Amino acid sequence: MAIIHAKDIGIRKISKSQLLKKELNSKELSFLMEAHNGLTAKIVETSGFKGIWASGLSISTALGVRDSNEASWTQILDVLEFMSDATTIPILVDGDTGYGNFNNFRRLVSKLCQRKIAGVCIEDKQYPKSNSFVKKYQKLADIDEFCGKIQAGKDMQDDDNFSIVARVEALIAGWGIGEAIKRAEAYCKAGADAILIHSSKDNANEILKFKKEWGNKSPVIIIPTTYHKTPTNIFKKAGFSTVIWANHSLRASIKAIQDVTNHLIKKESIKGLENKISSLNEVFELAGNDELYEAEKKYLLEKKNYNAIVLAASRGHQLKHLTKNKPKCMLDIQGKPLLERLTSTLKKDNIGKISIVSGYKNNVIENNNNLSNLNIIQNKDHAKTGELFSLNKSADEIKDDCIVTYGDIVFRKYILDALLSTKGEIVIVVDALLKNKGKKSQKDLVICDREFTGNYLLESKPAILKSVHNELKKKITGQWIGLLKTNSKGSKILRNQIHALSKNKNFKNLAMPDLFNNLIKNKIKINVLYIAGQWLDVNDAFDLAEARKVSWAKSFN
Ligand code: SPV
Ligand code: MG
Repeated sequence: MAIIHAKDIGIRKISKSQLLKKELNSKELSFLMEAHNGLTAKIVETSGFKGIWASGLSISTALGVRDSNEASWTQILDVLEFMSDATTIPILVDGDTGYGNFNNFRRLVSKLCQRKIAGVCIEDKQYPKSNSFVKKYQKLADIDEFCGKIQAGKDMQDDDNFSIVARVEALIAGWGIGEAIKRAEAYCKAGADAILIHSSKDNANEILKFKKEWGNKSPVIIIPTTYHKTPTNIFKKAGFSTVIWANHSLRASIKAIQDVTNHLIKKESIKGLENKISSLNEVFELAGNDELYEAEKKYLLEKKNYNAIVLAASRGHQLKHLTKNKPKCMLDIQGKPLLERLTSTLKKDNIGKISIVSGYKNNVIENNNNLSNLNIIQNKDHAKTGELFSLNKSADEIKDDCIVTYGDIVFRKYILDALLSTKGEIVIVVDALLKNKGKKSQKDLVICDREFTGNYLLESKPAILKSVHNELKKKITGQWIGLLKTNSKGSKILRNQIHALSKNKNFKNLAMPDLFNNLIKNKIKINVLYIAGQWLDVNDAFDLAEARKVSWAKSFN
């Protein structure tokens, strides 16, 4: 069940108090089911009951105190607020004796109306009350004093449809039907909307007698706790307004909790009781989690949860003996492997699930405590295959919003921030400053539809990728740094393109530029986010020496 919004109740155009009034006055027998907190109130509503009895006995017991006004009225009010917020059906509150005199009671009425409680029932006993079933001798309230209380409550209610039910305890106190009728008459005259006639007998004789004598002067409510054996049909025929199941949620929960705790302390395992307890999904459903997910989608648009795929399968042959025992992504940069620096940058930026495609010396990654909990996917053919083959291994992870990155790069976090906020189905990060300008041949050189302006304000509109090369051509406008982003549509496009390429004979030799060039050939637009430096990759000993420079490494993750 979802959270209850004021507008949802408004749509119904009938208030909770109107609903209760309707139930009290209907010719059919109505039922109120006990609840004592937000959870039980929700359960009562989802079971189909049309109203809730907020029992004083149950709320007190659930709070760990006795039903003797030990919990203060404001503590009870707090519980009622949770119950009312969690439900759309009306609540009739057990207001005990009204928590004092007329003045205390009218303040209670005003606070109940503020919390959209539909009605309150007060009993004609003295404060502090005791439960009707625990003491033989019950001190009844003075009739006039109780009538004044009812009047004060009716005068105070902000909501015209709020009900005040007068509970007659004359039968409980053993004063007889005559006294009960006399009191009921006085209370109705004082403004009570209904009478609750209570009895602690194990048969329904006295309440049936009362009803016969009372006739239809007001709706009459009963609580068949002790005379539960009487068939409900008899109450229907007698013309009662409402039956209250006054304490059955509480009693059911005590038994269920005792059963499971006794089982757990004895068996030290839940085995055998799994089906007797609610599943976590049922818990989340009752809590209304679905509504929160929907609301997050609506109100937290920018907080997307990205997947990330890190391509980290290759050895890095140019690094020779340095990568004899570990892949190049695990080379130490100022006390931390490169891959650890990269993944901690990703973790800082809302990346929900990180998958690493490992290969060469996979065990070095798996044995690293900061990496082993990530989703490690092995490319066992790493020695004979290229980047696309590795990416294809993680094809299932190219979904929703997704980051794909080489495992041997580090970059300042603002680059990732900028990438995440750049719009487009597929966006790649391109460094406009070529690293090794002198070298004729190098990896991932790109030609875009325009050059980097050098002015970040003018860069708000992304450039478009035209092609990717490994040769320094005239029109080269930068170098792909090994970092890209897709949205859910882009992820699908990427997956499909990789799948199509995987049918090629030479698939195992293909690299990321082949993917980009094929996408472009198929008229897929690839957006480019230009940057100027502030990242590094490690391809050879020279790169490694650069990366290990203290000033560099310290300012990265
Ligand atoms: C309650 O539920 O707290 C009641 C009903 O007052 S009874 O306990 O039956 O008196
Ligand atoms: Mg009570």
